[in-house]
Amino acid sequence: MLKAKSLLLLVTIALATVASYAQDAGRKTISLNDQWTFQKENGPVEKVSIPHTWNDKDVLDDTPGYYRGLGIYKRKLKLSDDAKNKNIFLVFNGVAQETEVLVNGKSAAKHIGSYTRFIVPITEFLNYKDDEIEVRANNRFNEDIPPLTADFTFFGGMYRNVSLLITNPVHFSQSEQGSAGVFITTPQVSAASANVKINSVIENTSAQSKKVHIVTTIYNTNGQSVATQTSALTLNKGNGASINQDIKSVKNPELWSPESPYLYRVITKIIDAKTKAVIDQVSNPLGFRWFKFDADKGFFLNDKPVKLMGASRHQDYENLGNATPDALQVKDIELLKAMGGNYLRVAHYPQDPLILETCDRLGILASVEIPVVNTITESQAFTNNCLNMQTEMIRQNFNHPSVIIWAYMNEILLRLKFSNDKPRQQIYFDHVRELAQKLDSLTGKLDPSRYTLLVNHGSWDLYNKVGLTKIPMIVGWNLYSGWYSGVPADFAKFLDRHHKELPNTPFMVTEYGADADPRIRSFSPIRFDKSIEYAIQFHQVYLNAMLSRPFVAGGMAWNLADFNSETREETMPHINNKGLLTIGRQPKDTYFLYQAYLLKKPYLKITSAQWNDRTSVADSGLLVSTQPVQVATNQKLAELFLNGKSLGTKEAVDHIITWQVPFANGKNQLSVVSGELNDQADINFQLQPFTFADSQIPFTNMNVLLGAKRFYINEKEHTLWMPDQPYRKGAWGWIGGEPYKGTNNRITYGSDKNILGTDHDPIYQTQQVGIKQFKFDVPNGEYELTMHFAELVGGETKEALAYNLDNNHKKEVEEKRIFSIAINGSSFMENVNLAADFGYTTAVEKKTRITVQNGKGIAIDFTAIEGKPVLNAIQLRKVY
Ligand code: GCB
Repeated sequence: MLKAKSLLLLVTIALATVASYAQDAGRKTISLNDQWTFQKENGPVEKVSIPHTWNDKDVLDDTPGYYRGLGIYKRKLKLSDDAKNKNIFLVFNGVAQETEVLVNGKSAAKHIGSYTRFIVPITEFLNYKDDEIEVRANNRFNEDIPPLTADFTFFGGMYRNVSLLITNPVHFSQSEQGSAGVFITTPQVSAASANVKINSVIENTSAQSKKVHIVTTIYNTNGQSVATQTSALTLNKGNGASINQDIKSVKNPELWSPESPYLYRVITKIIDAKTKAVIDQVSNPLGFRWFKFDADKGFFLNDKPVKLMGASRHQDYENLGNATPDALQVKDIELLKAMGGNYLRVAHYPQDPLILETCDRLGILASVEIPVVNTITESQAFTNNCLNMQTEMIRQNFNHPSVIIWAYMNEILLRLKFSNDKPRQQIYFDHVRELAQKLDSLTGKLDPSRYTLLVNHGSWDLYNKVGLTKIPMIVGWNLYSGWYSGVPADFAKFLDRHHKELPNTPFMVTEYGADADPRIRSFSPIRFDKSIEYAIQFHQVYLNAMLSRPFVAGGMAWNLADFNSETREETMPHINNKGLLTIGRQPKDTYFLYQAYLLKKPYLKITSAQWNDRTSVADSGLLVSTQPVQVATNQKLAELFLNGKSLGTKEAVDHIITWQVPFANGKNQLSVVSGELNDQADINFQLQPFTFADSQIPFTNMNVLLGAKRFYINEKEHTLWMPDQPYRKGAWGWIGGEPYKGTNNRITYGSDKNILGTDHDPIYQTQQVGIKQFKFDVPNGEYELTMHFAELVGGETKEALAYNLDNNHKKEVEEKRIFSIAINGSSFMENVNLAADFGYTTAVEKKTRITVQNGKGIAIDFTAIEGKPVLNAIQLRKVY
């Protein structure tokens, strides 16, 4: 007994020693996220904590644009006496986008760019009494700072963690572009042995020269040292040094891979040669892996072929803008891993340090890029900013084993300048090419161990003509056949074309995707309807094409999650809906499809289970409504049961099995079985009577979208909307007219304009044009009727949908429309002019009560005074 106790004591002492030793690493880092005040220029002062953005709300309102200007953050800094004689730094992980840091009113540093870390030495400005930090951040448009335009929101603010770093006068350099000051490479790795090179940059800001030892130790995951090296050097006063250490032959290294992301730790210390005290210490991850891209065979990791499959990611989150807390950042990478992904395209800019740390830990390979998107400015300042960002990105993320690629341009020929002046345009092209070449050469110089990547959109001829496919080591293509243009089947043709015409250039599909609004469903999915069902079909075609072609090194879905893009309108204004997850990170059916394609373990999931509240009209003469249900799986066969009764065993086609399910009113229990696997879903069904006379299906309420084949689920208000139908005797429907088809030859589904005054734009974006009557042959009773209108033609409009994401609205040709509405013969609204009375693209809701008598039902008549009457949606509720 006694023995055990003293053993415990010994262990405790050992732990205590380790702990105090760790604290005595010479440096201290303390979060400075709390206690800030914030104000917009001339705005009121408020208390905030970091991460913070000033655009979280104004990017979502109906007014175009968002605050792009100055924001001022202030905070007191209380330093204890032991901070004197130390070096004090502020570490900013990301501030958007032009920043000046002042200490006690004096400018300490400036930084350009929203997406990289910067470290500000502030020792010389401190009084150690009542120090004040002021951060002036500005997210105004600046033609010399990328990104200039892009399909994402340029949130302003101090939106990533801020901390205080206190070091001794001798320390690992804090002036190496925000990096750790220690750079690790593995020039040779095999399963038998590996070499590790460590370059440490050290500073001595003291007034004495100092003899130090640099001790680098590699630890395995058990905390055991597997190799160590010590170098002695004398640091002259006020001087720095860069030293290289070469650890030869780490024997039988555990390799890093997506299946087994084994991470070593490299701890580098500066030790006082005389006192043996630790003056400074940093820790870095180390993964042993080697890789190559092959134009015929794709990508190889540790000599094994690996298809790089995954997604791109933006850094913002539902209602938070870019001020995303740490836990949610980590969660994204966990979701990517759980999807079966092995690759993350960190797009379109470097992200929070946690992202690559989590990729290292979970075994996700990655590329990172700077935000040079759509277009460039032909100025020296723009070029310099690009080169600086590329340098910061590479230096700051140098030690992550997950990173295999540095990228530097995205769709740079999308926004073409000088289209009416060909000679001038040629000069512009030359500048773009020169900039690409400079960025590529710089990347090769800063890090020859990784690949370079330049990402193009699908204009094959243009990128080849300008010469951009010849510069990077890997070409990236963002392909949207079947979305912005063409049909999904064109995608495979493009892949084959690259392989044939650029046979020596490895490539990846760096983007592909289709908008999927989680609230929209359809049984006749078509392009631009934003239905989940269209997206499923689209991704199946793309996944099949990429997975069956070894020369395609990889494919990254656009995007892991929906994200903010202020200039977008469509069904969910200001949001890009191409995510496999919603902006609040709920999985869409497409996410389940990816699991079925990519996961190696057996997988079975009722995808349509997400759509667990449904409504539709009963099949003629029956007490059920038959609708398809989809299951995603990597098994060959599965059997579906409805309330315990088998609906048959079916074979998966492209990882999806579809059954026609006869849903009854109320709860329907679905279960699917394949071998040991099973999944369940309860679907709540509101059956609508085929005819109102059908006493077995009592009518309570219905919500109908006109001119639409889609279903819309308003989850907030629990309202289910269904497609319209032409009038049928004894039932309901429209008489006369046709669905709205868009204007100016723009290919859209209904209208793609932001409907003002509602969060439920899809209710208003389709309509029946030229409608004469809408009838409900309901029995006698008391009813509430609601009609919804919006004028879709006229007002401001965008030129074209495809990729057109700027605020370049144009006046649209107007269509005069005046009509009157009567209900059961009595006038309801006279001379309605939606545009003049309510404004263009504005939600108008008109509700009334109707007493149905004498078996007449409800007939709503639309009479044209000028132009064609319209109706966008209609609701009927039986009161009693
Ligand atoms: C692209 C862009 C990306 C957009 C995406 C889209 O090609 O690279 O920034 O968000 O298309 O959804 O249109």
